[in-house]
Amino acid sequence: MEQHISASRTSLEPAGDTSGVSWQNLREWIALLERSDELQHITKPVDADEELSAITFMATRSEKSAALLFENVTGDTSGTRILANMLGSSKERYALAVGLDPDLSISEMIHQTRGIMSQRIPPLRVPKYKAPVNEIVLRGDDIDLTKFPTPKFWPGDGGRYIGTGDITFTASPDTGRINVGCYRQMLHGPRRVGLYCSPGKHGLLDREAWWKRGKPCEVVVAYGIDPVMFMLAAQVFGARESELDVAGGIMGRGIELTDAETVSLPIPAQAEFVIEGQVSEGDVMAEGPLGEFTGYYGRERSPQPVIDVTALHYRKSPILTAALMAKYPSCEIGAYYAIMRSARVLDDLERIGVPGVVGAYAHPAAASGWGIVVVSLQQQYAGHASQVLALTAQCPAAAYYTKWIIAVDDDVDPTDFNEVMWALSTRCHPSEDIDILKKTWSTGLDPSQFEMERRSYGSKALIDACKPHRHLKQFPKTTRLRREVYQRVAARWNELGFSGQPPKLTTFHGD
Ligand SMILES: Cc1cc2nc3c(=O)[nH]c(=O)nc-3n(C[C@H](O)[C@H](O)[C@H](O)COP(=O)(O)O)c2cc1C
Ligand SMILES: [Mn+2]
Repeated sequence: MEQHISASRTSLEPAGDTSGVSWQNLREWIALLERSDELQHITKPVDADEELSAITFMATRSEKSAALLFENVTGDTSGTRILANMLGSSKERYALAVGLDPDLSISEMIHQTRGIMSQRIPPLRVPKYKAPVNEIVLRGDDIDLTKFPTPKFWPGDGGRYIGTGDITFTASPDTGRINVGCYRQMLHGPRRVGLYCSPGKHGLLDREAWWKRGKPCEVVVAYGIDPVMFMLAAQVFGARESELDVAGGIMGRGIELTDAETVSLPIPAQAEFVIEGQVSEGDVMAEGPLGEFTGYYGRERSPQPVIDVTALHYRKSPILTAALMAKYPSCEIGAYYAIMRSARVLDDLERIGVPGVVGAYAHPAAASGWGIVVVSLQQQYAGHASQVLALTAQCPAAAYYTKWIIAVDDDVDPTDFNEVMWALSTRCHPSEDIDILKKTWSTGLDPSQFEMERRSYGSKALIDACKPHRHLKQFPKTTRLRREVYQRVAARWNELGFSGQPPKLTTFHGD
């Protein structure tokens, strides 16, 4: 049977190679944003205590907001700048970050993202003296992270969060694979940083594997990082795959790493601000809460492991990347995450080998793309939609959190919420078409379960909003225009008093 999986209904193969991106670090990317009119400088003094986040939240209530570079943080003597809303809900900034055309539709971006994420280029080692991050290097007692401006985002937050727009390296003691994850990090003191990893995340699995061997887990974290590394740190790859190789594939060249001072892990040479340290079993401090991507304070304050910081590297006047967690469209986990997650879901379904899948979309307004995945398919046999629903629900890219998995036919664009609502309202019969999966992978951040200890067990609704397969032939025809009438009207569009182009229609009566 023919097998095709794609985000786009026009081309069914993942896009081919790319030549990579034109920039090589955060500063060069910021310069590109500036040239593209996607950057707003904020030069007036702004307090890191709730004010920076308030400005970011208010500016991002519109989907079209620019990236915000805070250049004057009240009381700061280190010359640090803070970049917020780096990507946010902007598909255009996502495209600028990965070298795609910003004018592509979301579906086309998902399709092309599959292509650029399929390439692997391993990291490059550069000598320490060539690493911009080594402009300043401090060890031990010379380090005082409290001297750098660190945002407190929400009034109920349990502390200042130095790590939100971060990347965190850990290694597997079994395979040596370096994982790159983005995990929140609360500042406890000059050389003490809390590290919150949710169960099942690679950073947590690596940490526990070291502890099982009776050893502390080495950690390297960058708090000022370019968008490609930041985005990949939040994607799910296999336990043996390194996000570094995927980042290199997108950049079109290996990610530059250099030797650390105190740990055996490497550090990212082009980053702005990097710490090295270790996390020891039993060394915990009270962490959280943090106003999260769900739009709520996720979980109660609880003991979490602490990074004991042993070295600090930074560029002069470093630029820290701060990721506001909030309801869409103000969440930093926005357009990029929706696009990349959808591409990963399609990759997983293709790898499994299920036929007929056409597109997928993890809508960003659904708790940063974690709440809902819509998958579209060309129904080919009885049970096909149920199979696609179950596989989508539990594939590695979609399994975490996702509560609603909705299958639609291939005439419905999964990226268009209006069309999905239409399918749900006309093709789905709730008593027949909804199945529930229980005890699925979730997170302590989900407020819909009240007892904290139950929260890590989720549930999922599999919603078949395809035309019922057993009645496919008799299912009422969709109302569509006659092609010839459409063409006649389109030709007279401006004469009829409408400006611009007539709407593009691709399917017609009788198709
Ligand atoms: C800004 C941001 C903050 C995040 N915070 C956390 C966090 O505190 N803990 C966590 O487990 N995952 C967090 N995530 C999600 C993980 O980065 C994501 O699940 C990723 O897949 C983890 O990498 P891994 O699959 O290699 O474990 C965050 C993601 C982003 C983008
Ligand atoms: Mn990983």
